[in-house]
Amino acid sequence: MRRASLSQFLIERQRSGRINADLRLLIETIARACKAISTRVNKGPLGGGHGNAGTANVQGELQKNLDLMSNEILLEANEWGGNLAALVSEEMEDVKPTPTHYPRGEYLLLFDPLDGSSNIDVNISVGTIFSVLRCPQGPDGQMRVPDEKCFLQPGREQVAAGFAVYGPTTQLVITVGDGAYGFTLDRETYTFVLTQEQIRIAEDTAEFAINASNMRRWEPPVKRYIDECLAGSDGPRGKDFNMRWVASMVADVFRVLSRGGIFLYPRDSKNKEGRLRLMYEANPMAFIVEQAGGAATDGATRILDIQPQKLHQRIAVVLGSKNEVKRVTSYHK
Ligand code: AFP
Repeated sequence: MRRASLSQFLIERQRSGRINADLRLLIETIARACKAISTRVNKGPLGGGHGNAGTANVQGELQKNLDLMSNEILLEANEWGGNLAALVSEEMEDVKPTPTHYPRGEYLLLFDPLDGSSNIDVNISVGTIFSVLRCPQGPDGQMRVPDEKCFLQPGREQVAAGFAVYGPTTQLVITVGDGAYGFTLDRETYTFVLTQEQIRIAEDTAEFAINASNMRRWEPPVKRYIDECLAGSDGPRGKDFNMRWVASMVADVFRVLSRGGIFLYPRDSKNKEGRLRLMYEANPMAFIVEQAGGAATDGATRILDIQPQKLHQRIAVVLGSKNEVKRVTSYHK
């Protein structure tokens, strides 16, 4: 059976009017950058990506060489295409407008170039997460000069989102608002091939993902939910649960998309706002999870409805199988 390529998938959506040529080019450019990052990741210590760069990012987190390499790959790939007004990266404090010697487009790109950095040196899956918004127009109908305020749009305004997982295979999951689709990198032809059509997350699950070492810090609703999962068939849930925690959001979310589950990174007494970033982790993943029939909240509020206040703000995340997310929400009420 011949499988569609990413290019064919995007051309079909351009032909149907779902996306325009600029958005198609943007997604293809990001996919190409993800292939280059995948090659670097797969070289491991032989590619110079391991180890610390000796610098810290805006979050004050130590940057790995591969964080900086991945960021550079995405910056270079996206500066000359003419479809971006500006971009934001987890690894850079400020908005980066498209250089004036290149044409500016209507889209805003946000990304975490390498999610799961703590897993790089120990050969556990890492990934790239991206989100696409439209650049607001000024009163004269012209595009505004892209500044932080242009980016502070709720996640429901996203026109596209996706993530790559650099694991045993390299996977790319994307949505342009008409479902969530999974592509596998065919290393012989070096093309992304459609392998998960219209992903659907099971509405129920018996698998949860959380960093249990934070248990003493959780708020009561989260503590109650996890305790009930741990009580299993002897407790109120009447069934046993399994637990997974990769500590790379891309890997945990890919598993939830593929076989159901609930992923939680809640607020706690240490991470008072939560740990994950709203603009380029929670929002794109929430868009994809909802497109796959799942749900995504901060524990109580739909993530895609949250009005951002700061570019790099953190947020609590509860996402995955709809009925489990609903249960956590009911415990927060
Ligand atoms: P790093 O990129 O700093 O490793 O953080 C990864 C992440 O943002 C997300 O991908 C994981 O789900 C989460 O943090 C893991 O956090 P813990 O290390 O506290 O479990």
